[in-house]
Amino acid sequence: MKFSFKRATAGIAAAAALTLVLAGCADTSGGDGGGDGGSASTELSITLLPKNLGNPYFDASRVGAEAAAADLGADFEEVGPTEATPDGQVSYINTAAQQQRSALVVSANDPNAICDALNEASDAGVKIVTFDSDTNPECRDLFINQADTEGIARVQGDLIAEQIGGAGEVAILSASANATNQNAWNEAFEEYVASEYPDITVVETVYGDDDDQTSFDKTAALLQTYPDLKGIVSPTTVGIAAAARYLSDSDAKGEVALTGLGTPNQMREYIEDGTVTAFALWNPEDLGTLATYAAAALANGDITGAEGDTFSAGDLGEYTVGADGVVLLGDPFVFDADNIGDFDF
Ligand code: RAM
Repeated sequence: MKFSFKRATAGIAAAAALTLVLAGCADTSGGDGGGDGGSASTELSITLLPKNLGNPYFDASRVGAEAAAADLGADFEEVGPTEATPDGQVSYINTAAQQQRSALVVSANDPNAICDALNEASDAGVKIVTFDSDTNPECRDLFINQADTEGIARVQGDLIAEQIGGAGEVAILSASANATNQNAWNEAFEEYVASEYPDITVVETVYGDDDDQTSFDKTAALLQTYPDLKGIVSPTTVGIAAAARYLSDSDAKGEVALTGLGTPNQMREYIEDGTVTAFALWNPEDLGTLATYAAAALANGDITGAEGDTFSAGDLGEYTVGADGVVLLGDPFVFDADNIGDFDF
């Protein structure tokens, strides 16, 4: 079991000291033609491209990724759009290709729309690793998966069922409509609930676009549209935090249950004030770490991404590439009032 939270506290403290490199042009040591001589072309350079900047979930991934890059002696940068859209990601992919970065580690806002750009980057020699939210498998070398889809569906299904007594109307407040990860989790959630909890009805899935205000507004609209709503499941750290903020200040607090996937730091006050009783997540910092070691192993030629390839991910240990170029981090973890004080990310 590779699930570990042990470096979270130190990592978050380090995050406060980091400066985001927004322009994607701070360090071009990848060596494109007329570089500054020496060993530039053999230097390892890794670019991290989250769905969007300003999301504490991806800030935690950056901490893990940057620590791994430091351990590997790699040049590291994080770039990304402010809104979680595929168009916003394409220009950063193109820049990484032009700069001939060794590897690009990306959480995709759409499984198809960034594929052409990724394929061009790959043709330019950039190793492509998706993490958190995958593209079509043909568009990347590896996908670093945080947790198994069925496991995520199960934990969310069991949590909401427990919180609403196994019956009633439930809505999903998701991220963006094209997010590969949430769409897969939601489909599996609906299947799981239909088979395990037939008295629960999933009435609608709405999309907050991983934007705080949109998610807040969608929560308000759900409560108006469905007066009998018993619960909301939000499989996005942005959505669940915005929904909790709305509920905590409304008559629905304590009446409408809320669970899903959240970061402990964003959810702590809502656990403490009773708006939320339990939610789940993995360690996004470890996810960034694992993705970066995988990217380095590809770029160094230690692995090709074939099933059965193994590589070391520092303190996280040894990992093996599974079918379809997928590497699995571990299992989701449930946070509640009893344990949330132990976590800081
Ligand atoms: C948000 C993003 C991310 C997802 C988490 C759970 O931060 O949508 O992709 O994995 O929630």
